[in-house]
Amino acid sequence: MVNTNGKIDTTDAGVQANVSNSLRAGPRGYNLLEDTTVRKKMLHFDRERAPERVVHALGHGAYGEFESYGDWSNLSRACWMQQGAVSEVFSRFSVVVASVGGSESGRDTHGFATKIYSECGNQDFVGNHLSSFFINDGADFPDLIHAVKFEVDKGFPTGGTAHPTAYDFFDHHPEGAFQLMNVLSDLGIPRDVRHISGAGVHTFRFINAQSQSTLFKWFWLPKLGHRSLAYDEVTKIAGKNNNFQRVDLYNNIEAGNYPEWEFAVQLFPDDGTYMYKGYDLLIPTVIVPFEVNPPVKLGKLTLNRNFNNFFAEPESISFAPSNVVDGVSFVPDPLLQWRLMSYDDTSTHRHNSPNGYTLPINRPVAPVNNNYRDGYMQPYIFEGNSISTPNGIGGVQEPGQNATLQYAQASDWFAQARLFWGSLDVYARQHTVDAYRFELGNVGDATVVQAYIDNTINKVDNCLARRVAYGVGADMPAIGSGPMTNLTNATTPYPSLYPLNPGQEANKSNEGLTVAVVANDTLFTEAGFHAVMALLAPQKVSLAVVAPRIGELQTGVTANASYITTSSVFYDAIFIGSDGNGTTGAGLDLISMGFVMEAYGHGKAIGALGSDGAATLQSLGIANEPGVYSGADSTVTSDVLAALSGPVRFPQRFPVDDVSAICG
Ligand code: HDE
Repeated sequence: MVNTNGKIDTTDAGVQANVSNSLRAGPRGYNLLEDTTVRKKMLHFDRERAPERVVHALGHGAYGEFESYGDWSNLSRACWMQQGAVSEVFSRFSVVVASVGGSESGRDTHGFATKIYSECGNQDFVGNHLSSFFINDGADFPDLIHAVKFEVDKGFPTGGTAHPTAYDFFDHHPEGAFQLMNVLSDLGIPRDVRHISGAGVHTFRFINAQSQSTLFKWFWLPKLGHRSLAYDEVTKIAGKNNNFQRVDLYNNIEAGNYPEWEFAVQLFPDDGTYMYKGYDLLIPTVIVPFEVNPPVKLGKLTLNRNFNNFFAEPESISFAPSNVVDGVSFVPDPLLQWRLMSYDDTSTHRHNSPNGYTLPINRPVAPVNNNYRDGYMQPYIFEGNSISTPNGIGGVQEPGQNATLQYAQASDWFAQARLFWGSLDVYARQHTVDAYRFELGNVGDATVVQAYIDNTINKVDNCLARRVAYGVGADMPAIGSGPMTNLTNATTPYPSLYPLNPGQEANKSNEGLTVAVVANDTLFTEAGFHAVMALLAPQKVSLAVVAPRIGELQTGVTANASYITTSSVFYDAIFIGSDGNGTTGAGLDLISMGFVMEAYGHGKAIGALGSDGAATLQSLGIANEPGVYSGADSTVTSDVLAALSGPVRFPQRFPVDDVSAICG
């Protein structure tokens, strides 16, 4: 770490210099070529970016630690898995499609990459927030990314897949039907990164001290559970604060609300077939449901420290799935195999050097001793002349012999997507139908749209295909021309596929959520403030007091946000203040009503405080709806907090298709 606080400005050569005034030929003269110091300042500025990542460019992260829950030496000899092992980590969260400067809240697959700086070297877990993928062969990856990024002849749309090249790609890659449906469900629009899973997607291999191999798939399971947004909120958040996710993580870490994930693995015997109960472990578009193989929890990740410098830390970190320590290895999955070369290659390109591993954020805590020398920006001066291994003249010595292991298709790509569809309840289905309609409704090429509906969606589920087609003005596939999913949420064999369903994660923690109270010069008294805070604070829920202006109101309460600076989409629930007079909701002007009703439209809990509450709700026309509460301040606050723990949102408020009319 370098701290320049209070130090005298110098050139790179360590000479004290003034670099805030150009050297000019007199007070109104030309700049002089001799001004080498400011020229260097400009030259450095001109080069102070590394190329952004081709994918996952938009990201941020934090430090923390990984703690092993026990002694897992039966599975692996990896040092970070041994009894009591605690290692420092850095995790970077990202989105695939958007570029730097885009919105983090867009519908996308979110990256979740973690580097464990263990005593036996860096162990990287470079995963996504969804357990499956779009393709099975790395050879298709450049095409996938080209297809989902903006159209090359137009330069738009940036940061989204609702366009022809994307759906033409999806049409030709039915193996991605399940993954795309995951992205188009509410899982594709998480609230923030504290409420997402991480998943390795591929199968990997543990090797223990006896050189026995066990296959595994890894997951980070969020202790806070999963939370998502409504799509309309996502589009508004994108316009109002495209850093919503990194702000959430940053502020929560600063507040001491350290997010935690459990490291969980599904274990599979290695009998050489790479098959498990009919599931092909070499195919990353295929998942093994948790009900079929329950994950075992091996440790815990806690993020507890923000970075100091965006460029030097989250931007310069280089992750690579090939960074594994002794005890962790690979399988012949052709997607993984290409990843094993691509990330180091990208790092070499981004840092313009093979020496990127020497940057502070990439440097292992384990010692690095090898014969790699020279190259751009080699920071070390190596002593001695020995440059080869093995050697007899005192250079790097070979390690003891480690055993090396040697490194065997499903084709109904729609079955898993059908199970996923079957695991959604009526509202989650509607959101997913709406997402398909949004995407295909914006594709603008009727042939591509019809092809995707007929070739993929109708093979997943006929009713889904008819609903999507109905909404985008395409031809509805004939009734019965595709399979019909009769599963309901109550009977789905794999509820774990959709953790957002109510009941899946009952009583979630509310830690780090933010609620707003609508206030003005008469609404929301100090007594109300204390009553509400007494219940919010213990649950680590913060309160924004939103009024027409920021500052102290006539009630004595201080407003910290105004309708100009904020928006209902930033809050998890809304309270309406009370003046304690028992009067009606006349105190709400049009703007504050709009604020409340927008939140209502997004399915959020609404609590009208005090003796005015019931009348206020009556005047808004939402008095007897689920998720809407009135009464004594503390009762209303408890009701809202209980709602936030689950069901979280009240999706009954969203319009739902007349399914029997569309599907027969
Ligand atoms: Fe990546 N991927 N990827 N990827 N990926 C990159 O590496 C690549 C894949 C993932 O926060 C790049 O350093 C290929 C699957 C994350 O820095 C690049 C293939 C999964 C991140 C690259 C895949 C991922 C990346 C761009 C198919 C989920 C961000 C910059 C063979 C398991 C890491 C970089 C961070 C980044 C290549 C497929 C996750 C270009 C060739 C599957 C989370 O090297």
